[in-house]
Amino acid sequence: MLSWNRLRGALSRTSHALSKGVTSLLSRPHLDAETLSSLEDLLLTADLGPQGAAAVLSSLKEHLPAEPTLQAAQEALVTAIASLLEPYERPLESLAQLPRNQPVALLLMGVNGNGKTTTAAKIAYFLKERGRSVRLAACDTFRAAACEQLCHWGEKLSIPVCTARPGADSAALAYSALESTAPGEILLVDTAGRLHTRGDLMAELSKIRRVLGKVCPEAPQETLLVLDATTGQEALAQAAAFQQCAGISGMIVTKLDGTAKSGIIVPLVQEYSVPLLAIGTGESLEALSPFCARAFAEALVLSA
Ligand SMILES: Nc1nc2c(ncn2[C@@H]2O[C@H](COP(=O)(O)OP(=O)(O)OP(=O)(O)O)[C@@H](O)[C@H]2O)c(=O)[nH]1
Ligand SMILES: [Mg+2]
Repeated sequence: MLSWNRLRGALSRTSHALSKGVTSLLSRPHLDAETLSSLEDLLLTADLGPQGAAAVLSSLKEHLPAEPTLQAAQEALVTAIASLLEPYERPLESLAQLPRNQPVALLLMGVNGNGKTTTAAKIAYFLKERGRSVRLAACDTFRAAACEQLCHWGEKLSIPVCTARPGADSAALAYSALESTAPGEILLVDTAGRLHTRGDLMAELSKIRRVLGKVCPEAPQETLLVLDATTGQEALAQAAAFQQCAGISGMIVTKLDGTAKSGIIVPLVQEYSVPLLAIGTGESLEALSPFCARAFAEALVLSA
């Protein structure tokens, strides 16, 4: 898990953009309507979206003391953001608690380049550290390089990778990979990137889902959507399409280290009521942080 300082460092692009403005606005002696409207603009710049920004402001007004010091006003803003996100916190640790009496499949899906393969490796590392037996399935059979990328992670982590030749049926590979997964073992199914607007590719994802269920009726026990925070509001449309096609049991938002718009997390969880398990904050295996609403809100609002 990332320490407070490392999390703040990872979110520094957003917090640099937000915390300075917030500090200067909240330092004003009277938090009048004009000040609150400027604060709303700042929240919109960080991609909280109109509903998210309005919800934060209304919660802030509730939590603000009559004549707040800067510190009290900042604290109220942290509480306002955190309280919106808290209902959607889901411990990453819950993945390590997945059943031990059946083969477990964890399906990773998302648009091209969102970070699925890297996230599969990070989760494999996380689960392995917690004593779970893990294997990977390279169900992105479109590109030979995709298989190589996953095999590279498999080697690094010393875990088996189920592969097929390029162009092979990805659902058939998912089926045989889960068949070779022992009860209690966790199979991370990496899939090809697919544009949420392509009906044929989305149908293929439904097929992968279906065949996993033929091996074990409960599988896939998790259907995780990987979203890239740098795509901003576009992530909202992606979540809607994947929710409709495959259902989402949890989200992972990557590349928060590369954007000034980390606030996108607020409308994402609010609109789809899907829990957030973790955030990606870099390219290394360790750069996956369990999502903690309060730590996230603090990292955004409080200046370094
Ligand atoms: N900075 C940063 N880079 C990331 C993060 N997660 C993934 N990346 C990088 O993003 C790029 C794409 O990641 P992949 O894991 O290959 O993405 P993918 O969704 O599997 O891509 P396709 O298989 O092509 O659809 C790689 O260069 C990763 O190292 C993150 O949290 N932060
Ligand atoms: Mg990939």
